[in-house]
Amino acid sequence: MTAWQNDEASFFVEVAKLFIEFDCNEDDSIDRRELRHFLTSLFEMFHIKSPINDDYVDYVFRKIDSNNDNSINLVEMQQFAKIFNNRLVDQAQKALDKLKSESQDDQQ
Ligand SMILES: [Ca+2]
Ligand SMILES: [Ca+2]
Repeated sequence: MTAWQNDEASFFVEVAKLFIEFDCNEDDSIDRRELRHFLTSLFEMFHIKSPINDDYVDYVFRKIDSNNDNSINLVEMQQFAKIFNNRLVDQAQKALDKLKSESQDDQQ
């Protein structure tokens, strides 16, 4: 269990800090260039070794930009980060469950 799971408010605060950090031109929105930096850091944080190319950045950008105004605001980023975080937690939990059931099989 991470602190993020226990406290949604502090998770959103962390995302807001990242948002401010990566909003280099301080226009309260994230453009594709800024998103690339954001994704690079996010992937490093979660030890994800996928390559980040222009197509991927564009794909993620359109996914996060839920109102299709061609910019990412803080709320959109927080919603995306929440889904992203939940999915990672699910995957980690499934992997743990798999390990547990395999070790139980060994004992039988
Ligand atoms: Ca910006
Ligand atoms: Ca938007």
